[in-house]
Amino acid sequence: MSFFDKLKKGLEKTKNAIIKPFSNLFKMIRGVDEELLEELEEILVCADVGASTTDEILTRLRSKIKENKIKDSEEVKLALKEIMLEMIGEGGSITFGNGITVILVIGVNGVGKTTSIGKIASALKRQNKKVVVAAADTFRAAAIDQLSVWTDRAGVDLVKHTEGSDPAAVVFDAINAAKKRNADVLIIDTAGRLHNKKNLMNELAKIDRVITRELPDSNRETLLVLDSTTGQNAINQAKEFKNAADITGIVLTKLDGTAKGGIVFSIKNELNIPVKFIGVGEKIDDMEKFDAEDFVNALFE
Ligand SMILES: Nc1nc2c(ncn2[C@@H]2O[C@H](COP(=O)(O)OP(=O)(O)O)[C@@H](O)[C@H]2O)c(=O)[nH]1
Ligand SMILES: [Mg+2]
Repeated sequence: MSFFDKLKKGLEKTKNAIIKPFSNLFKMIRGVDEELLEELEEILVCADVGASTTDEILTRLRSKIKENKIKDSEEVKLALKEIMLEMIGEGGSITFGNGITVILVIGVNGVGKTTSIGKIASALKRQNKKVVVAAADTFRAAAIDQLSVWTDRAGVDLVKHTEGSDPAAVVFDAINAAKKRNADVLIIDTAGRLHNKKNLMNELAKIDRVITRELPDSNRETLLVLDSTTGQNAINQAKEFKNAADITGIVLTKLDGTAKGGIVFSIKNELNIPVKFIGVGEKIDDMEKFDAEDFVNALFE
């Protein structure tokens, strides 16, 4: 199955929450009027598009309807599609330069950091990049084992210490290993427990200092992983992490089987951080670079 087909399949529930009710609406309401827009507003809010983002979409839709003198339901649908596309904007991708690119992966527990690292490492390996992964989530032994299963699957190197060791020390060793092995990419898995937020943020700051000191000229990426099934909650997590880290991209996981795919629109609108990867399943090839056009097409098709 192509990734687009997987995406389409994964987004089915989101589609059922947004596009289907919207299409049904047109069957009941003849003209393009305020009632229609109000119904649309309700649909979008229910699909976790978020209140302020929904407002923005409707404002743009109203002016498009006026500007283009839209009277026809298909045209409204097309206008909505256009607005959604504008709203998500460009996806982003990882930029590689000379030397090692360091990808720090952060996010709360359970969002899919380790799984996403496995998928991304595998994709990079297939692009002939030499990848080293650092097991800097040292909180539980199981976390290190889980990462090791993924790096084996992906066929990339893992640098790990034992449970409970200092994450920054793991990063230090991983940087040296990456240098020695002439790696292109170093991906760092981190712990993400929010119950001691201050410790977590201190830990991330410490890791950051080690990277800055040991690899001052490296390309840096900080990817925040968000679980789309948590809807607007994920937006709040992002706001907190934004205060602690210079996030360069978002990895949006578990889009398969959730009706909350509308969160993509609020991420762009409320956080203004590009979505770089999306996950649509638990397997190694269930992740792909985010493509706004594919995403919107998958929703409307
Ligand atoms: N359905 C689905 N499950 C996912 C996806 N990404 C991760 N998971 C699952 O989410 C759970 C937590 O993932 P994990 O990588 O351990 O999260 P971490 O705590 O952030 O490292 C695991 O059971 C994964 O299989 C995805 O895109 N789709
Ligand atoms: Mg993990």
